[in-house]
Amino acid sequence: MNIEVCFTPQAYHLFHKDEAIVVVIDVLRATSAIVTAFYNGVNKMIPVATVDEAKEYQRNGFMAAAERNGEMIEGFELGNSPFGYMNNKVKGKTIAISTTNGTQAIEASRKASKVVIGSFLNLDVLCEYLIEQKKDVVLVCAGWKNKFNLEDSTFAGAIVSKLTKEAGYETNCDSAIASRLLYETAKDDLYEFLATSSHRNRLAKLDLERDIKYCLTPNQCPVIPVMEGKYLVKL
Ligand code: 3SL
Repeated sequence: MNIEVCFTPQAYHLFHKDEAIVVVIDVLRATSAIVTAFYNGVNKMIPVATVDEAKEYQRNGFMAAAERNGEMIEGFELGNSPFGYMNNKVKGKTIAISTTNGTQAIEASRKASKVVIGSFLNLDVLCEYLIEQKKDVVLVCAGWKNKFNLEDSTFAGAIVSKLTKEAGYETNCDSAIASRLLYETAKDDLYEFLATSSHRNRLAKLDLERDIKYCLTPNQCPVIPVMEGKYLVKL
């Protein structure tokens, strides 16, 4: 089995393989928020690319979440903070969600035969699942507005590291090798490793340090969201 890393959603067409499983990654914070939502009892989510689409779902009676540039958009019940999903109000609900990069990465991966959601919060269960499937894996990093980012590629490296060391996965993909090197350097202190990264600083300016620390703490939410048609559901 082979594993590759796509650093930005825009490059996904270069990595697409009909049978491969895609893992969409937006550690800060969209995929961390989604994993947290399912762990806290959300029934389904509908990831959409635009705020207008999220608004339309809201008009039709759905709960809806929208974020741009780190901030919750006025008029929505929820933004992109994982802490917003840790309460009884979301239990059993179907929530439409649109975020700056995370839901764009999901959108870009739609041609994949299987799309699952990854974050440090579900790292171990996700790796166990991928190993069981015995299929090629493509890790799609959301990045920032189609540019590379450090936190998503570092997390991709955590998966590459586990699957190559523990399950015989192979790679000749330089972005996978680079990601693994990032993770090997960062793993003892992810928070410190990201100290100068653009998005950690962007979120810190918005007073979201608590979100960053939470999103970088592995294995707090052992659930795997998976795309089924237009919905994300719990595997
Ligand atoms: O880019 C996204 O989808 C978001 O995760 C960005 S933020 O963390 O909400 O700023």
